[in-house]
Amino acid sequence: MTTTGHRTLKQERAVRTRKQVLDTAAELFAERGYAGTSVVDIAERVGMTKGAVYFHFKNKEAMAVAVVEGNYQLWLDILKEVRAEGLDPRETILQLLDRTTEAFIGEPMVQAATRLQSERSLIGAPLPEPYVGWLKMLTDLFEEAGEAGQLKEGVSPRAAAHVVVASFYGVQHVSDVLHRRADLIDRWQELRAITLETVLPRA
Ligand code: LUB
Repeated sequence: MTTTGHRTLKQERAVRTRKQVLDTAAELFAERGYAGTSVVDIAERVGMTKGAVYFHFKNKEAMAVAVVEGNYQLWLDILKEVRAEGLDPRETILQLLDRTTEAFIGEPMVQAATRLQSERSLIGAPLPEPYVGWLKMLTDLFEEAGEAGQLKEGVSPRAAAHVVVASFYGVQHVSDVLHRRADLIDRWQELRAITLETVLPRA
């Protein structure tokens, strides 16, 4: 094998290992929170030495930042996937939030990032600013809905985005505290039926 080929394989392995470490950190942050998780816990669960973990991340703060950044990237990836389906703006918003609900239930990275953001004042590194990405994404989508005549008369896209971000956040939080998100699909269906159907009335 050539030296270059060898290096590429090594780099691929490093990328995979880094992802394993990050996924494990996400599981533990989601279960125990930031303060309740140590680098030793992460190393033990992923089956690596502490030194090997530190090769990929400078410290626990860096892992928290990477989990939260990974979570915001996931929302962009989901939006891209939904966009590729070429739905109208109303259906795009509903699909995006359906998939977001599923991610809150099935993705440790999402659960971890949400918990880390609520603990952000106790984390010794600045995390990306919460909510602003979602506010921007939904403001743009509600603007498109408005242009397509799908947004309720008199509702501004920015206001609709604020209402949806705040209520979606609230619904997932209450569901997490009371039922570890076991009822989140039902709670989202209610929010969808009561709020989304009002701002985006069916034609
Ligand atoms: C989302 C969380 C948890 C908003 O955008 C964010 O920062 C979010 C944590 O900060 O949910 C969901 C619409």
